[in-house]
Amino acid sequence: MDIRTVKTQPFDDQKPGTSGLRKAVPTFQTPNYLENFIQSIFDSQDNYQGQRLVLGGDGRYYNRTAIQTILKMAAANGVGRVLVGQGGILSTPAASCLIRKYQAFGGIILSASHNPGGPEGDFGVKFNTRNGGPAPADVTEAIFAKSKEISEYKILEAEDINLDQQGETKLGEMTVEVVDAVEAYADLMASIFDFDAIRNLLSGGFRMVMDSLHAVTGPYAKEIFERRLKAPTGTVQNGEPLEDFGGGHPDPNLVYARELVETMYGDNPPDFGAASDGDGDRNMILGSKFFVTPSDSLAILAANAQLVPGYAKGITGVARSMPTSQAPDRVAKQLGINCYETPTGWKFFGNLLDAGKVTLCGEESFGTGSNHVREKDGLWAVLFWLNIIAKRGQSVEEIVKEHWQTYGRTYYSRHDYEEVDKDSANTLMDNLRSAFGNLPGKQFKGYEIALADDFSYTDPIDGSIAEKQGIRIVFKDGSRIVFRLSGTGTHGATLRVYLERYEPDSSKQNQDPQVALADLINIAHEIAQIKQLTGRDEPSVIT
Ligand code: G16
Repeated sequence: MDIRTVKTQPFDDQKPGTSGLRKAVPTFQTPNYLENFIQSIFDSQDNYQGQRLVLGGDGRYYNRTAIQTILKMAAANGVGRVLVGQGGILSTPAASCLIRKYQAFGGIILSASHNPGGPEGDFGVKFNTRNGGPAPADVTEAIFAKSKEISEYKILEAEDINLDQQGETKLGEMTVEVVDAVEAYADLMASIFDFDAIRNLLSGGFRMVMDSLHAVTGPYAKEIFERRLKAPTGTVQNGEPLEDFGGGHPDPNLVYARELVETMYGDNPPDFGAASDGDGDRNMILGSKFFVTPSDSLAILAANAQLVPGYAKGITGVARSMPTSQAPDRVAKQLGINCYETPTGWKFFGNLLDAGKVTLCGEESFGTGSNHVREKDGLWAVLFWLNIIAKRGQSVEEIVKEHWQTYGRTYYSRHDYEEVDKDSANTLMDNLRSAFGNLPGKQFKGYEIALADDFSYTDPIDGSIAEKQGIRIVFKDGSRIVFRLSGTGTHGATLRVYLERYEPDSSKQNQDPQVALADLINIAHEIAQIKQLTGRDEPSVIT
């Protein structure tokens, strides 16, 4: 066995962001860049020698190359066995499922999520720990610390292995097992949801479209919807994972999932439409000419969880990220369970899920999930909705509107200002922080500010503290404006402005959210001086 030790120099930009290390493909192609980060992952871990590792990615450009490198590095670093998805494919939730099922010490998932792919697009590396979830802050900090002092990495001299053929191969002393990427995950879904009820729905004239946006969920969606649930062939559109996602932006929102949106808002639309993102953890839910806000989706899943066999015994609690609307809080209150408010980033849900404090979690950024894995899960959310529809016999719009009548409607929108100048974005945030002291008590268009702060979170399980997690302006009536800089962008800075207002009166629940939130939008501009500091009149994406 020929293990090579290669001398290297540290890179100073390998700090993982909200969800792993994301950079443009050419950055990852810089000699030693990927290798340094992978070696830093191994160097930050204890006692993994001889154990299992899960490996796969969303199929984007550079996925296969990176997998071959990581396999040889894993062999050189003493990993016992690597389970790799066939063709190098594993959705993020499927990887989480495999880590848990096979008690791996962790998983390396290759994805830049919803960011575009291709030779000039983005690539990313995420490390998940034993519980199947994204590495928590102490682990990502340890990886970053190793990346700053690395001086060599280890790699096995060997031929590439065939990723397309299921079965076992030896790479030095390590075993590589190419596994079916879909089966274990599809079995898990079948164990949670009422597949008979969904099959009846889909064979009874109900029409659905699942848009995989040429990203990772295609094979999963075809197996689950078309084979197991007998939906007609063609129900899954754009179901072939492509290295550049067909030139698209694999982000399931109203802007980037344009083809689906045109179908769902066109003539004679299907009853149900859904999309997922690059690595399959995000979801968007649409009814005929109707969009479900992700925050509402979490609230509705929580309110209807008893209709799903896997949650029929009840849910222990829910959690949402801070900028997610307070719609789930109102459901939790009615159910008599806790609703936890965490910083943005799925990793913050891990401890709550492991401790059994919550069953369902969600984020405004089109992420919803539960304790079945430790990642958000796009197809799981789609199945949850289908299960509810099958049991209630109502349309998506009827279910949502009935929910608003019961709990009130939380008008919600997120405005993104993408690729703005980093320094200007930091100045905007710093200016807001300096204004905290003066803001409470001030009136803007009839809204009085009750609280202005920078969100800080103390994990109730391990006591770890996360500070500076987003600026909250909370008004006396409970309305909120939140300002955050994204931790997932790769060009300049992305300013996110989250807006929310509660409307209990059912006669006023049918406005366009941009109209219902117009005053708050103007207040956000006034307080943060968005135009003056970023030069932008309008957001680049509104969700
Ligand atoms: C990631 C994280 C999510 C987060 C989202 C947006 O999602 O896993 O927890 O809400 O990014 O983060 P930011 O606002 O910092 O850009 P994904 O789907 O990209 O992995």
